[in-house]
Amino acid sequence: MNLLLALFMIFSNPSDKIKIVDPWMRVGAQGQATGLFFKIENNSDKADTLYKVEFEPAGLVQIHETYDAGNDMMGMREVGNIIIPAKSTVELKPGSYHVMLMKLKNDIKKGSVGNVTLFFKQAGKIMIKAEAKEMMPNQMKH
Ligand SMILES: [Cu+2]
Repeated sequence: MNLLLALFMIFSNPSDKIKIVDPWMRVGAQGQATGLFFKIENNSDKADTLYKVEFEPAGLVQIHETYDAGNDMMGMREVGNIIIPAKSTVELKPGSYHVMLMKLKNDIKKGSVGNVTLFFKQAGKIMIKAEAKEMMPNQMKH
């Protein structure tokens, strides 16, 4: 094992308690809002809480959930945070929990990569890169 790899393993270990899997965001237009999605794997034996998200090109970022508003309508509302129980995974996806990137300062174009910072109570700051994609065709029917 070379030294760089060894150093990488030392520095990457603490954040392995929280692992962010498959981050992506939906394409969006300037002035509009779009969604950011990923899975959060909590490998530690303590619950953790996602309480803040930063994304520079968005004037406002909120953590949302989608709920059944009755009469076949779906609504969205802000939740202060998302709790990830110990040894479990929470998935942010269309129609469920998601991060809402609002008041976009510029277009989010397909294939572009955004730098996002996630803040957890236990794991601290985690930086991720999320690629912009079109919505999956099979999710558009819902
Ligand atoms: Cu939303």
